[in-house]
Amino acid sequence: MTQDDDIKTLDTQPDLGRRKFLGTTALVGLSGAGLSLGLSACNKESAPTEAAPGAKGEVAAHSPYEVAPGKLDTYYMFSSAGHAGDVRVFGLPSGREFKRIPVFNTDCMVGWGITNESKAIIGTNPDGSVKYDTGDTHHLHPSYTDGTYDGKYLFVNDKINCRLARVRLDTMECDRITQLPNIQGFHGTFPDKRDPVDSSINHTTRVFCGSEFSIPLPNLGKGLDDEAAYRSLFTCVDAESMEVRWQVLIDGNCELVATSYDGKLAATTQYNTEMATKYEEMMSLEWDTCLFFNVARIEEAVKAGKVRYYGDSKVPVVDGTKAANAEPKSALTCYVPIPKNPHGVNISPDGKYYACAGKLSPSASLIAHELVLKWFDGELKEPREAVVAEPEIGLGPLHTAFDNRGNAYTTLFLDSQMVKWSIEGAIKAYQGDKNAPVVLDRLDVHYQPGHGFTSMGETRECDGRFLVSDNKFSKDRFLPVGPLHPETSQLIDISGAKMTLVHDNPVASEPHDSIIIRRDIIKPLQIYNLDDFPNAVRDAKESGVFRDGRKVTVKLVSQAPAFSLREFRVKKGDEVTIILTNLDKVEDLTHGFAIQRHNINFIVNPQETKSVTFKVDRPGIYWCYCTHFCHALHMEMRSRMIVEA
Ligand code: CUK
Ligand code: CUA
Ligand code: CA
Repeated sequence: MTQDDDIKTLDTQPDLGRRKFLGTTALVGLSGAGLSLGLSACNKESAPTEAAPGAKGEVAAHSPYEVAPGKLDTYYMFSSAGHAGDVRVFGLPSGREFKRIPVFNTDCMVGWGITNESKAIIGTNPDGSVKYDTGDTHHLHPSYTDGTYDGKYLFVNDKINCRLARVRLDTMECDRITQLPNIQGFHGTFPDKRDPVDSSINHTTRVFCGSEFSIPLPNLGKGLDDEAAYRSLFTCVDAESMEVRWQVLIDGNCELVATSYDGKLAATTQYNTEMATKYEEMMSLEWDTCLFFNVARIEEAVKAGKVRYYGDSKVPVVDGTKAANAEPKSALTCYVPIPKNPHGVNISPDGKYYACAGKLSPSASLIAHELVLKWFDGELKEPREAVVAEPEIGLGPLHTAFDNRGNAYTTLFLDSQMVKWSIEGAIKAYQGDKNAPVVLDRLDVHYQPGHGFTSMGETRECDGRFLVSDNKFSKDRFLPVGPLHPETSQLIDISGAKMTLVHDNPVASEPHDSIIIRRDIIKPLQIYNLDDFPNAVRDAKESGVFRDGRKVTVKLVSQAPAFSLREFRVKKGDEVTIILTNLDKVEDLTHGFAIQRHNINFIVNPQETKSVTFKVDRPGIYWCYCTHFCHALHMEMRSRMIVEA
């Protein structure tokens, strides 16, 4: 039942014949002995049968959720990896991990942070050294068209160094990273779902970013002890250019961020309306807020020049503080009071309600989108009147997900539970109907869930099939692997009246948020276009060593199973740039390039070009070799760097 019939076309041919696919070019001129040496794992007949009691070496009974060997998953799941700094790609319902996309971390598997191209994206100091090589990714959301994912980009935050990264969904590689000025603790992030100013533009043009930690503005060493003056800014980044468009000065801080389906509002929960700098004081008030931004009005104010600047930042900042926005009809912001120290905010797929999870309060607050707009129109007395329900759901509510049948699923951190509740029931109960069904089901999860998220749940195409609970503690669920445990990602079937736990998957620490995307939306590239690389070495004949004073450029290509240069000569003291193009056009035929004792290690995918620059100051010979198993003659795929005295 989980093998979606309507997207069966993607269930590609397990029998396509990998022999054929590698055979076309990679095996030209290679003997049968080489084939068995390098490719035995691809030989279908050699599949292990030991653990298989069924006929023909297949397991007899199948779970309806099982993704059988050779079958493809129905969904992609993308996860932020927390302080590992990367983004992970999984398949659902299997839970199999496919890939890690390095973003803010250095990654020697692909050479992220090592190649010149990746260093240019990460950002380098004038001396060429990497400015930051660590990050903390908490929230990731794809770009939208018409209220659903368009498969173009994924945006992800770095809480440590306050950067927003963009990942291309066709290559599943990071292509831009932007530094946000004058903030600390960049946490919540969400792209808009359509342009709020130009209604003819029905896709993402902005990405909103919240700052959790307040600082003196500007943070240049003055006013360090004037804690009352510490401030947070809410930031808008252009989704295409990735330039920072504007910021909003606010009261309080920003936690999670959500956006409306009509593009009009962005929202952020605030747990520190106390504007405290010390732990205890952040919990001193009984009420905090969910803060709403009127995007069109903010952009008008920016246009009208009602802005200020902090430090040497060129980013215009508008005033979104409470005092400056008391008059609803001209207000840029609306502060809606909700119980103390809330955490997540998520909008329902019908676009009507924002669900704020209480965290310190055992409740969720449901805020109606229409009513917040009414407040901005001057038709509501108090912002609090936009709250239409506040059900008690359990202890430690953190994040809410939705199905397409009017139900919400909130993670309860302290109760270690997923709670399913009815939106309509909660609204009726709030209006005084004592018989209205609110909590419909509870499921124990293992243990202490952070984010919960449903299949397509952050889009208009929410399908109500699966819910994943990303749990912060795994304790006894898996074989122990030392003091650091993996987290548990639990797949839950929500298609029926009761939630059903399907399976546990260990996930390496420490994902926070994830999203589940139908696989037909993602259109991954298999082979790069050579023309996308201005420095491509287009032919083996272009290979060679090109000297310009002490700067030496070495151009070479890889074509299984050889590099075009068997050796290359440079001199002690040279600054060497190696440009490597992978001319192989075969899907999945990646080569690697590493140089002994020079800290160089990167890969080139089919038709891709990458470069590295480094100093050579030790005469000798240094073997370069292909690191990525590509061919039966992979071991022999080498070159020799000769450094002359
Ligand atoms: S936060 Cu981690 S569980 Cu950074 Cu999304 Cu709530
Ligand atoms: Cu080329 Cu391994
Ligand atoms: Ca508080």
